[in-house]
Amino acid sequence: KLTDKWWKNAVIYQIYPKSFKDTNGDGIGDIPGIIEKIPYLKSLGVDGLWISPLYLSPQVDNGYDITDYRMIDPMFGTNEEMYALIHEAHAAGIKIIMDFVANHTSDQALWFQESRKSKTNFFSDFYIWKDPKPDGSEPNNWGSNFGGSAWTFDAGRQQYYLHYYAAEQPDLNWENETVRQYIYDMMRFWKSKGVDGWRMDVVTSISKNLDFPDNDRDLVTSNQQNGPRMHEFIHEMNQEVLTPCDMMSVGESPAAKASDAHLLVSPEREELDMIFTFEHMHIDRKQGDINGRWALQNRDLVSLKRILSDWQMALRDNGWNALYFENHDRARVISRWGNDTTYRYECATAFATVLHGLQGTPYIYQGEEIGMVNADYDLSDYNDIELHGNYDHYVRRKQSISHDEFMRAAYKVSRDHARTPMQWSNDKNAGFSDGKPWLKINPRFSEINAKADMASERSIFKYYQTLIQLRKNNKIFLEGSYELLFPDDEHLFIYKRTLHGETWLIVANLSETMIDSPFENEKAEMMITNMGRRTLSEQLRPYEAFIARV
Ligand code: TEU
Ligand code: CA
Repeated sequence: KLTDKWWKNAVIYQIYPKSFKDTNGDGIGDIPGIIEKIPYLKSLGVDGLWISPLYLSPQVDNGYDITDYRMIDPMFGTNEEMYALIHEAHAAGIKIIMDFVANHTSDQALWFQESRKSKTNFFSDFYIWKDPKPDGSEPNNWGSNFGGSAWTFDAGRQQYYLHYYAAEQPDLNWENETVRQYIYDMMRFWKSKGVDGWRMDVVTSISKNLDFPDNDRDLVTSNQQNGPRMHEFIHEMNQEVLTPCDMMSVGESPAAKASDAHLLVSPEREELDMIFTFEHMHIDRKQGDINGRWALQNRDLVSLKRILSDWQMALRDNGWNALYFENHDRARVISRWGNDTTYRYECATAFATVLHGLQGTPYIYQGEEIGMVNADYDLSDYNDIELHGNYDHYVRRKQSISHDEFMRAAYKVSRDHARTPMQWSNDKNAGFSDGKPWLKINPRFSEINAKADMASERSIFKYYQTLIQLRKNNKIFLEGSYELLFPDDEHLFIYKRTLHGETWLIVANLSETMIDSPFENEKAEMMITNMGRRTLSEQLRPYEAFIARV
């Protein structure tokens, strides 16, 4: 049944707590700040919050390096404040999804501190340790996502440990059953505090290829996904925790394809409820380029449509889609795939229309609902370890990309564009904090902020409100079939949803040119439109979008 799961009808909002709302003037967003904004979130109409990590952490990777999974970092507040947030959110009818980072911990975690002490203690096998090659070098040529080798030598144990991300983020050894049981216990702990579900950080990396084969190319990350026991571990976690505790799950799955996604999300497999695909995020990346995610090309709309459509079809009767354009790892979609100067309102609403018209659970990333854009930063303004690690790797050491080219790519896709503090108003520090923000505020905040947006006749926030209510009130979004129209058109994204003989069209011109409408003057009722459109047949203006019942 489609209606038996709350998350199928839900719209989820992601909060990056460090940048959401600061209440004590230390320049860092905090839990009281989230509580303060519950009415804002409620009025937007969202049903759940996914909150990026708030646990005790040295913040090498902004909280994705966790020291203690059961303790809230004092920079965000106390455990009691977190429990209060869960309570207040529930009182407002909003669910809480926490971030589950169990591929790795911080190197400051007690487990790792003990593990590195010797080869024979209780924690020795909590992480992945390997002897050096006879010449003392790394066990193989695997690379870290943040640049350099995925192995770091530990002088105490005289061994290397594995880290797919920073050296300060050692990978856990899921082969060890005690590790798995400890993780399940941590999940039950948060269930007991009222948490409703989990977003699972790189959950498809938890099983390693224990042969540790070299990659064909040095220091790339091609080894990291879908290891041999991945499905087994995820199924076990489902049976131990997710199903008995009735917790929703959305896993991050960088390598999943539409064709194999069902292996993770088909209900009878009892693994996960949803996964975040990366496929559509790569429509502006040169595939196979040595500069990885910094090798960009123009976005390819035909591919975007094909990929999203493939996922719609593949999971229609065999799982459920998680729909997103932005998150804390992704740049602002208006700046990345649209035009954030001339057509900011139009792009924000057009991309929203296209995404929310699909079948699945939409995720809104903080600031997306007011049309926040990328920040024009110098190298030193960026904070992200991924950006600086990759700059060292590609620009300084390999010299495979020039400084200027790298900076151009960073302006398009750096993770920091999503992490700049939320712009609430045109007051000092965009109303985010009374103190100096931990990351530079986007210079365009006096023009782009929640207060100005809501006062505007062309409010992106209000458009989202309408869109969310439209979904809630019309089952066609939940259940209707999907068909892509004009798949090869390079400007228009048009699809139809059909239920019980009724058809709705979701239409967007994702280009900067006027386009003739492909529709004759057939009768249609406009359900939502970003430019006050009345008929199907008039020309489509740049980034015009609407949903119509025909
Ligand atoms: O990201 C995992 C991941 O796949 C990233 O390497 C992603 O490809 C990259 O950030 C895109 O630029 C998750 C978290 O979402 C991210 O914030 C963490 O840094 C990472 O895991 C390690 O925990
Ligand atoms: Ca604070």
